[in-house]
Amino acid sequence: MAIYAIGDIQGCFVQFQQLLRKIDFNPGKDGLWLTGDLVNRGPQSLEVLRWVYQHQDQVEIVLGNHDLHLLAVSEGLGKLHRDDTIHDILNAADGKVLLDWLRCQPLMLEGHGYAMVHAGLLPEWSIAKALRLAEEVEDGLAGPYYRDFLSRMYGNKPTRWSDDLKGGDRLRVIVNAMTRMRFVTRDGEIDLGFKGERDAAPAHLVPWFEAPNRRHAGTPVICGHWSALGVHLDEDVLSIDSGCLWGGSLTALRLDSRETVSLPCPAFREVAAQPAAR
Ligand SMILES: [Mn+2]
Repeated sequence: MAIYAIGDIQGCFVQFQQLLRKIDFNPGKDGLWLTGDLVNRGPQSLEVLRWVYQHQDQVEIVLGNHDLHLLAVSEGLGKLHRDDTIHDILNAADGKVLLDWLRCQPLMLEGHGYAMVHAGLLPEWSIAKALRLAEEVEDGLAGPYYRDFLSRMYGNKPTRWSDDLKGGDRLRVIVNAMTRMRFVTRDGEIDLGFKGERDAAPAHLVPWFEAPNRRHAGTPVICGHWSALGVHLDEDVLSIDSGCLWGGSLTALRLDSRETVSLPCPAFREVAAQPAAR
């Protein structure tokens, strides 16, 4: 039995299935963690969501920004973007069942000596604290007032964590860190403006996993979201979004050995045409 983590699929169902065959994934025996962003921008979001729903006993996921966007749009609380490819889910006969299931998925996981989150963690957060904060969002999303949560989710502010934050501001910082963040300032302020390669970043920004005094250091965090970073494996962070959608690859990480297997992918999206959309 093996547990694998696979990076952002974003509707690339064929490549997802090819990668499962390449790692000889056995659904009756092996476990699968997915870093989120199952859907959007790629060609077969509905097929990905159906497969994960059907294999939910073997698969654990964390929600990504595109998954949350899908939920908001499906409730009429988010605007459909020009390059969104989630219409097939919104129009599917089983769409409601799939969306209700997706809405009850976690923002963060811990197990097998790892934590997993779609984007990142703020330096003030220990793993235990981050799990509690993720639960606040999960309770909002799974509870009866989830439409209130989705209606207040969008926005880049506040940019900084404080234990005193309440209501929509508090939930937004948690969601933005865990599903959208790449860089922070050295004192831990979220910067959502720069989305490129780490070496091209302005001098005042550092990748979230290199911020000083990270209270979650010591537990390796598996994440996705940052395709321009590529596969980045070090002691404390295992970032595995290798840009399947953009003609990069789809990557699987075996948790016990930290071996990776990557499958080259055709480009469904032009990087140059949509730089801000990553
Ligand atoms: Mn993402």
